[in-house]
Amino acid sequence: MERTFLMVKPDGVQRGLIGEITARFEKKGFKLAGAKLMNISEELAKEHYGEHKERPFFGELVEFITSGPVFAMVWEGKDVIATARFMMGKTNPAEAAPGTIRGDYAVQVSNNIIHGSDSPESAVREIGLFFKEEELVAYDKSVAAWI
Ligand code: DGI
Repeated sequence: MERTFLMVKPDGVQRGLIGEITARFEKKGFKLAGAKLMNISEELAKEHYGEHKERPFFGELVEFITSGPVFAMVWEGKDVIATARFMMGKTNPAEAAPGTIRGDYAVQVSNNIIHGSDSPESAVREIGLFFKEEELVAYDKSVAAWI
């Protein structure tokens, strides 16, 4: 089954949105495999956002993601990577459709509430950066056949 890495960013945690965001993925029918509230070190932030290191906003991005705790999660399900991105909405909340997480809860790109892996390769990489294999829980849900 496909897995993705999702993270409520420091703005989402501060604004009390962990429950709202988690509920959307639960209600959709995806399965939570692991979750933790944590602080991101500068080293982990730079590694996680490595693809953006030449961008002018890289320093700001690292500063923001290390500015307070994040809620890191691994979710499982059919096509969960692409579907979660769709549920998150566009990177810039001003362009994110109403009904998406960023469309409903965010205003500006620097504070866009949630991160989600954008490909199978980045999902594997990001899950590995944030979770040890033993922190992920394998279990069955009896409703699976209905989803
Ligand atoms: O995968 P996404 O988070 O949707 O977007 P991304 O991988 O292109 O960019 C990663 C994050 O970097 C994004 O969620 C918010 C931040 N970002 C992107 N463009 C800008 C930006 N931050 C600032 N301050 N300015 C930008 O232009």
